[in-house]
This record gives sequence, structure tokens and C-alpha cells, in this order.
Amino acid sequence: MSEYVPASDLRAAFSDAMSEMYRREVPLYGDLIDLVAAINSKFLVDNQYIRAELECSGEMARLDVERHGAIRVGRAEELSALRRIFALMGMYPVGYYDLSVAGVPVHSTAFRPVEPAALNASPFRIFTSLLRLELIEDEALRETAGRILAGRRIMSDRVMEIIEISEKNGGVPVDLQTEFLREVLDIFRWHPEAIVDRETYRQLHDAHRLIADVVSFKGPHINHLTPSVLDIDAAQQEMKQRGIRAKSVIEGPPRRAVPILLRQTSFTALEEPVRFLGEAAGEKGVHTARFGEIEQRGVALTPKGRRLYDQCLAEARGVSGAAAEDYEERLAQAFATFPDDAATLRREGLAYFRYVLTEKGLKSTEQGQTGSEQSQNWLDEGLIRAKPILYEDFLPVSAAGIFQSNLGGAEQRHYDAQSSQDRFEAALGTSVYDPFALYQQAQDDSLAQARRLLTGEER
Ligand code: OOG
Ligand code: NI
Repeated sequence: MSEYVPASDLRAAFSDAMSEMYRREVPLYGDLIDLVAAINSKFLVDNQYIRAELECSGEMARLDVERHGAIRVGRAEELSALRRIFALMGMYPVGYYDLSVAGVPVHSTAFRPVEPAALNASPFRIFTSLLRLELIEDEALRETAGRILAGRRIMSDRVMEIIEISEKNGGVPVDLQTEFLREVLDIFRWHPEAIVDRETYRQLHDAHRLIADVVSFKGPHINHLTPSVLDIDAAQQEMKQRGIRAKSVIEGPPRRAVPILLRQTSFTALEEPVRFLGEAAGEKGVHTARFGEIEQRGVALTPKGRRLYDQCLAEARGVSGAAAEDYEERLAQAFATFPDDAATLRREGLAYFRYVLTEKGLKSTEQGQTGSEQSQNWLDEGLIRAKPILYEDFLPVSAAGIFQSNLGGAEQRHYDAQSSQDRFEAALGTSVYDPFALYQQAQDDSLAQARRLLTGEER
């Protein structure tokens, strides 16, 4: 056994390396990072209270490095090998997303840290989709795609070797860290040389643009990397000011006093030159896959809160044929019934909270005097307070607009597919974590800790 690199350190280094690579590949991403940094620092000057909150909860450190990426793979073997790599970096599959309901022939999970401390150390996540070949209707094309995917290797022999060594070792050995990161980064690099000819690309593309994106290239290139911003409305305005062609509406919930879940906006996919198989360097081809995205995260909702959210969103979207211009207004109206203060969200069991001792609570533990054992009483007496738990997951189905706008505008597909979490998990080689259970656990743990402190069990 040799000394190994802590998973969180490896994840932080990986996140930095990905960011640097993507900055080189998509220079506009660099502009976005600068824009987000400017908005965040202004926001923290204007909102000292939030600054203090972030500092005290340890969330300040993650602010500048907060991001997620997205990749798409073609085969079960690719997915399960990635699962092993991500595990070495402390990222585990959380949640199952069936995107066929949004007209996209994939199903997905998000690899991310699951422990609160690990999330603060480096919250990097990768949304990972697996192509569902069975959704290609044309049998001949389905076979062609399957054959191409079966023939490609997205991972080097060396990286597979390092995985084996590291798993046996209980972590990536210190002396293999650099090599491991270099090899892993390589998997997600963009390759302008397609592994299919122009005609095959066209056929795959006609079946679905995303099928072409997965099947036509050597590996699962990172297709976007998303920094997190504290005020997405300001960011959206600033993007327009700087001439970045942002989407017209922000996906997700409306602007609120207590932000909930996730709001996202993006700019459209870039056209990138590609070279098809068998063609000379001079012959031009283009592929659109990669885009820019920013997001703002808010409190995680309970199943009850999520149901209410889905209802409100459906109401805002329901009016078919309604003009996009008044979408924002309709959204705000539809969400009028969703409570917008922390106390009500908590009392009605709509959102998750972390309980921490107040100054008064800390003092009372020193003096060994505590009143009742009820958390509500402790709150009323000001011994503990409830802080929103941040949503760490995704909303790709309700934000299907992100997919559609970035994958070619008006194109809409319909799949009569069954959601198949079982098949996804079989491909993955493990089951996925239930995100609600993780938030519930974080809430319960914080309350148990507060109780131990207040009742003196811990002294
Ligand atoms: C992933 C889209 C999902 C998000 O932020 O909801 C995602 C993809 O386009 O491959 O990244
Ligand atoms: Ni995204």
C-alpha cells in the first residue's frame, strides 16, 4: 500500500484542469468566468449579510471553483469505467434522469460528492448521459452506430491500469497523481477529427443531433462547463451587454427572495470545424456541440416542495401558443402560491434546512442549561437557527429548453420510451443515490448534532 491522494484534493485538481482546458478550447468560457467573478464580488459587497453567512458556513471557499460539466457516452462499458474513475475523485452517481421524455435519446446521472464537507471542499459535478441506442428507429442505422461505438476506445490502457492499482490501494497513489489526471483529462478533450464519414454523420445527425455528437467522435468531449453565479439576472443582463448571445429566458424557477433549486441560462452552441473520415484537410465540415452556461443555486426542495414546483412550472408553461415575451410574467404569477420566506418553507416541509447553534445556543451549552428538547422550541428560543441546504443536483427535464436551444432550435422529437433506471444502473454497475435521501440525511444529522450539543450528551 502506498500513500494516496485524498479524493477531494484530486477532485479539486481535476476541476481546475478541466476549467483550464475548456478555457483554451472555448475562449468564450473564459469570458464567462471573468463575468461571473465580477458579478459575484459586487454581489458580496452589496449583500454583506450573505457574505457573512457564506463565510460562516464554509461555503465561501467553494464560490470561485463552483462548476459543473456535462458529457455523453455511447456504451455501458464507457459509463462503468467512468464511474470507477469518478469514485477515485470522490464523485458518486446521484439521481436518475430520463431525458427521453424531453425528446432526447439518453438517460443520465450526476457524479458528485455526497458528503457536506466534501461538497464544500470542491463541489465539482459531471452530468453524465448514456445514449439509448434502442431509440434509433432505423434498424440499419442503429446497427451502424452500435458497430462504430463498439470499435472505439475512450480510455487508454494506462488509465485502466492506474484505476486497478488505485482501487487496490484505496486511492490514487501520490506518485501517480499527475499521470492519472493527465490521462483522465485526455478522455474529455475535443477531437476535431470525426471517426465517421460525412454521409454517416449526416444520417446520425438526421436521427438526432445528439446521436451524431456521441457516435461521431473519438471520445466523450466535455460539452459545457458551468460556473455558478450569485445573481443570475445580473449575469444575464451583463452577457447581453457584452454581446454574448444568451438565451432569452432563464430556465427554472423565477427570481425569488429565497432562491430555490436551480436557475440556468446559456449561450448557443458554437460551430466547430471538423474533418470527416477520408476527407482532406481542406474540406470543410462543421459540428455544433459545445455551449456556455451559467447557473444560480438555491435551497433544495423536499418531495412535497418539488411537487409544488412542478405544478407551478407546468402552469406557467401550460398556456400553449402564448408569447415567449410574457413568459417571465406568467412564471412569476404561477409561482405566487409558492411560499417565499425561509420560515414558511421550513414549517410547511417544502425545503431542507441545516440546523446550527446560535451564539445564544453555544452559550447555553457552556452553562449546561437547556430548555425543552423540541427543535421548534429551540428555534423559538433562538438557541438554533435553520439555514437553507443548497440544491446540488439538476433539472434537465424541466429545463429541456437548454437541450433544445443548444441542439438546434426548433427540432423536436418524441420517444415512446419506458424510463429504465434498472437498465441504466446495470450499465453503470451500481445503483444511484437518491438525492432526496442525501438532503434528508444532511438535515437529520445537523439536528442530531444540535441536540447532542444542547442536551449535553457531547460534553
Ligand atoms: C447535459 C444537460 C444537462 C444541466 O445543466 O442541466 C445539464 C447535456 O447537454 O449533455 O448539464
Ligand atoms: Ni449544464
